Amino acid sequence: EDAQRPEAGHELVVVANRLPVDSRTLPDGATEWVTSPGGLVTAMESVMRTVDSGAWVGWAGGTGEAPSPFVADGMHLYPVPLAGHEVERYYEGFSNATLWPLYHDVIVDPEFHRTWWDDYQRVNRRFARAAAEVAAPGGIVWVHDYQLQLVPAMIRETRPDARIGFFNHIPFPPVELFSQLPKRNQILRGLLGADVLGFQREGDTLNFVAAVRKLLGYHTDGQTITVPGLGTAPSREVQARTFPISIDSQSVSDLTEDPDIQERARQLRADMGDPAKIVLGVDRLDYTKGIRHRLKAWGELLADGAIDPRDAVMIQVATPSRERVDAYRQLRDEVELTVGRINGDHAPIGRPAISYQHRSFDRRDMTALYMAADVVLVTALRDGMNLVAKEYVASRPDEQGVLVLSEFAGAADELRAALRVNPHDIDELKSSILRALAMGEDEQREAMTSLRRQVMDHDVQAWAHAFLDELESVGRDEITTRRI
Ligand code: ADQ
Repeated sequence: EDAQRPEAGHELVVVANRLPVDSRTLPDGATEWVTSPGGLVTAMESVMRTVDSGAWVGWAGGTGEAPSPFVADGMHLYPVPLAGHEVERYYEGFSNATLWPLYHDVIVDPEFHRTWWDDYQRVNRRFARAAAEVAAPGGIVWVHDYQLQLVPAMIRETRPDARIGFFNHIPFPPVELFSQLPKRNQILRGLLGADVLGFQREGDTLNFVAAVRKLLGYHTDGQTITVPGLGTAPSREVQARTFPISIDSQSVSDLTEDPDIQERARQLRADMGDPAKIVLGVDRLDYTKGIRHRLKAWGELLADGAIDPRDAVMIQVATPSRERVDAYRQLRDEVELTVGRINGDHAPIGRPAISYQHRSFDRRDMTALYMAADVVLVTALRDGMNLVAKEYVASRPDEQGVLVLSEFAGAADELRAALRVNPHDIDELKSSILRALAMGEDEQREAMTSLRRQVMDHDVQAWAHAFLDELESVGRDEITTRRI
């Protein structure tokens, strides 16, 4: 066991709310850790291979004492413990009931409690300390996402030698909305502890820079922010930049050549009663994803008689998410009520008008779903990027299929050839769905070819390398200036 203990002093340290592993209890009661194959893990695997020693600091799930540091798939993992009340206040509370709705255009009302903020600070401090302890001198620390916005400045306090990056996976709101956040200036100062701040789309970067200028009064020049020094300390420059995240495009595309997955895709269509068209939605069950708008449009199309449920079937995969947060419980009830009503009103006996799946699927089944889908609906009301849109495109080397994409998803900036919609306009959504269903093979191929070029050329590995290149160049400049 001791041989598995990593040594401290890592050149690259990733800090994220969750570690990229899930625990599994073996028959003999022992715990085994299995890496969870998320996009961030894949991206990091690629950059971790370029350094001698990489580490990941994060929560292992569960409450109370954290497991000891361990090595999984060549990565050194440092678990950060969370107490039960911290999961409630730091994670479910301030992260997911205050920041999440506020950063997503206040689709639901953000809730705020001072006790949540206390725990957010305390837990951020714990993550920062853990990262500061394991980073090598002059090493790189890359902090991820809205749960850890205070961490960059907290690391800088004790480790001014480190090069610190932060990437925000969700939108950064316009200053008019961001200003509602109690403790907004502390959040900005926390983020500005980083040397490089990365955002998904240009609009997010501009929103952040505007917030710094208007709320803190700091000088900004384009996307370079000058953070004034305290007392005799010199001022520092912070770069805010746009790095649209992506997927492991090639490996998704490769899966479509697996005969077993191809067979699953065929079987799926047969199981649905061989409809002419399959329309698919895949989302975490989250109010930002526009699932209710999508169901409303589909229900109306059936009621209008514009769609015959024998010809076209919808599959909605909704992964369980944040089930202890009120807004998520309510959403689940509403979605399930609506699906039940639509099926009750329109489904032929023996098959659904909407096949609703409230669970997780593995990558292979997910690929089979994408391969079987004639149309994928991404109708987010606000989304940092939306990887489902990119996964669908990567899953279609046959250059068939239609992507209906909300203009409020970050992916809309890059995926210009998608069928673009404003999901708030139910009439527009309905006509876009009909248009997607009616699109001929040639038109589908033209759009899909262009979408694939974008997604295959810009994968998550390129994203991670671009971010780290920027961070390293900033570090080098500073060293050069100091030597002069
Ligand atoms: P999410 O809000 O989780 O991510 P998204 O980008 O769509 O949204 O990523 C979801 C991932 O989960 C996809 O890889 C998808 O395939 C997978 N998934 C969804 N349902 C699933 C199911 N039932 N079974 C298995 N897998 C499922 C946040 C931001 C996004 C941003 C990403 C990355 O909200 O805007 O794109 O981070 O930065």
